[in-house]
Amino acid sequence: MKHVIYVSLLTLALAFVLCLPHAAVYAADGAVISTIDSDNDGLLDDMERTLYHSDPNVVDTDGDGYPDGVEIKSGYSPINNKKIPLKLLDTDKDGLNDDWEIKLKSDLTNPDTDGDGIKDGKEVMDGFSPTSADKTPVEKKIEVNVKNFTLKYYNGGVLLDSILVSTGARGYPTPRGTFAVLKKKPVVHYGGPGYGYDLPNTKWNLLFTVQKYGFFIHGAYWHNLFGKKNVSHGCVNVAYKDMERLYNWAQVGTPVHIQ
Ligand SMILES: [Ca+2]
Ligand SMILES: [Ca+2]
Ligand SMILES: [Ca+2]
Ligand SMILES: [Ca+2]
Repeated sequence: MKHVIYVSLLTLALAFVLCLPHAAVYAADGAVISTIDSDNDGLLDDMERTLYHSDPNVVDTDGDGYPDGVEIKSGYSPINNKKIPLKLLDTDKDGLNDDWEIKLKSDLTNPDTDGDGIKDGKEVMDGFSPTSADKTPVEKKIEVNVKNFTLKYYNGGVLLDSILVSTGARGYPTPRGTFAVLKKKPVVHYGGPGYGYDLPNTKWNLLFTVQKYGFFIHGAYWHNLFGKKNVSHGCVNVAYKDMERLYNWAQVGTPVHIQ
């Protein structure tokens, strides 16, 4: 009997704890951060409502068999049941893909988050904030690490992407230091007669310094050694799949740090 009462009391206490309203948590600026994940899918209710636009009470909002939290973690949309990565999806067709909308905390269902009449995509490409009508330019920067074969780029301190590259081969060092994008060229013909290499119609070229000749960060379609081997004549080679969005985002004047 004693044992039954003990168990009942324990159950009651547990039920009480589970039903307790979750205590509010405050951010540094005093804003309330909810810690509730009602459907237990790994995404907080507030984030589901405001950032991901998934249903905070449904584990698998788009009904494709994958829980919302799993989709976000693996780079897929919890509100679109087609198997398209967030980086290729532009739900509100404003020129800013869903992965960047989430990173920059703009509204991926509203083409003009801050209501200033300019679409989110255009604001980010032009160097302004999509979430504030404030016209202070947002700082952009590109960082290349030759040894690690990586290129990272940041928008207002937010890491937009980290991609694998291939830089200068032995005897053709990529210049180190701090530069800036000097010119954007959609198509460049590298080499040609007398160069020993001929690479026409190369897309998405960012000129960052002119020494003996110009050095670019550019797309490369003739090899797949990104992240594996440095094979260029000094330029920073990027896979086409990664280069287009970097090119569109970069602006003349965007700092380029190479180490
Ligand atoms: Ca949730
Ligand atoms: Ca799903
Ligand atoms: Ca968008
Ligand atoms: Ca806007």
